[in-house]
Amino acid sequence: MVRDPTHQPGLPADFLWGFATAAYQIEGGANDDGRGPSIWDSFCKIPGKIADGSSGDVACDSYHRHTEDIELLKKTGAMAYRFSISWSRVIPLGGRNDPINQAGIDYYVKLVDDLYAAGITPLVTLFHWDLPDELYKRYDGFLNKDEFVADFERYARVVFEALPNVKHWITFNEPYCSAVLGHNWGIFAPGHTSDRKRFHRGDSSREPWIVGHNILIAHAHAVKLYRDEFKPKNGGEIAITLNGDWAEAWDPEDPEDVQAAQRRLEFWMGWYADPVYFGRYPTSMREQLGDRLPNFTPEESALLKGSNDFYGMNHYCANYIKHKPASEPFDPFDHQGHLESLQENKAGEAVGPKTQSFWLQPSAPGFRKLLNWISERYGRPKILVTENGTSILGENDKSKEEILQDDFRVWYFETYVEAMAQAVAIDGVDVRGYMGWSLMDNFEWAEGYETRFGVTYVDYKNNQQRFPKRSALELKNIFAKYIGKLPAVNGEINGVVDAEQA
Ligand code: GBH
Repeated sequence: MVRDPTHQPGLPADFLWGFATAAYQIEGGANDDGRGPSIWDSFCKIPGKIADGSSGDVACDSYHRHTEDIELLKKTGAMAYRFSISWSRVIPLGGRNDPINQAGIDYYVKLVDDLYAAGITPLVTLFHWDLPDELYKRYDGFLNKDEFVADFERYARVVFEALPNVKHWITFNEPYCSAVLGHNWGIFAPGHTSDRKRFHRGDSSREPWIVGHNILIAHAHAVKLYRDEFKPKNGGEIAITLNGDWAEAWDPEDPEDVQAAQRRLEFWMGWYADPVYFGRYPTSMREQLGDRLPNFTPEESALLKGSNDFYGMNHYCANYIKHKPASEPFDPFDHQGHLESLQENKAGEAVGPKTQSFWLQPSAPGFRKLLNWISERYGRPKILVTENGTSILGENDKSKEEILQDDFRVWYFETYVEAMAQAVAIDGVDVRGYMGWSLMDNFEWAEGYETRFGVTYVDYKNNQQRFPKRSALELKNIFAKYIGKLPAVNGEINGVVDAEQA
């Protein structure tokens, strides 16, 4: 479905772009105004879990500086801002019968109001990994389906009620990470793993699949709640955001590598997107995992099917995929589909340049390919790119002047936005918006503050001062090359929809 007959990259006139952040990574104010601890507050206290021994206690101090953040957004020309809500700031203990913290709600109400006043559209993520610690202590958090689903639904209700003007909702950010990094490798909170040297509890062969399953069901319940009780009066759209990097065959001549690359896409995205679009798990996962992969009841499956108003896509890089021999037994801890994920292909070529993140070597053509894969598999859904960005090798060791001249990040955005504009105009993929990760340097989870993803330099040693890097100001120019090359689509993702239109 070519939208530009001249085969030039382009984006619709009403394309929405901006930047993203997440609560625990930027807010700080960990003990302010009644916020309760999350599993990340606890995880950071365990020696050895965070590279630089840091935490999100202060982070970028955005809890006290949202006005500065909005000024920053205005400087960049951003049209939208994606942020997440800290569940334990709103309901400190987290549970459905636990008290609400009005001060926490007030913070987000003001943030949303001030964003609109500045002409910036808010996109709100309900959950970006920071589960209230009390829910983990009470019932093991994600592992307890009935409790977790009911508590998440009540939390979602409280937030939907408080923020009626928000029209773009994301239920969960990257459930893959809560499941695999949090319950298989144990490098993210709550740290569960079968590796007893790393943590005293966990079952890497089963827990990730239970966690993913329960998050999916919680997502489906929140979507139903929104559609039944809030969408009719507020308009607006809701979806889940999935991480996914492109998978290219290590040896394109080897059909087994080609199949393995496809399997890897199914194990990363299909794990969540197949239930959301089709109401069931991918066949490849069922074959490998058997009854370790939970089953949906018919009601759950029906609730999940069609539970995305758009596809929320986080995307960073690509990998080369090499199959493991079929004769080799499945590793019970494997979560990728019986294969090796590499950063070089058979010819010894690197997938892309190295960055500060061991897992991230950029390759923009992979973005175009993955957009096409999602579009084809799920019936050309509207796609909202909710994160895309890069760290830079050694950035943290450079002088402030050098950091501000982040040409590598500008190159990354240039090539990735172009690849997206090709997918839209030439391949006919329906992308409606794009959020760069991230508005500012922030707490990069297990890597602490050593890895920077921001388009804004945050000087942690000098009172969290913010200085826009070159990339902060360039993204606007990059988008100017493409936006308007295609006519507006007037979709609900762009701008504010009112109840009549919804
Ligand atoms: C995003 O995740 C997060 O949403 C965001 O909070 C974070 O700051 C940003 O990335 C930068 O890291 O499984 O071998 O690939 C990105 C997706 C998926 C990247 C899991 C790291 C772990 C290593 N993440 N991945 S691997």
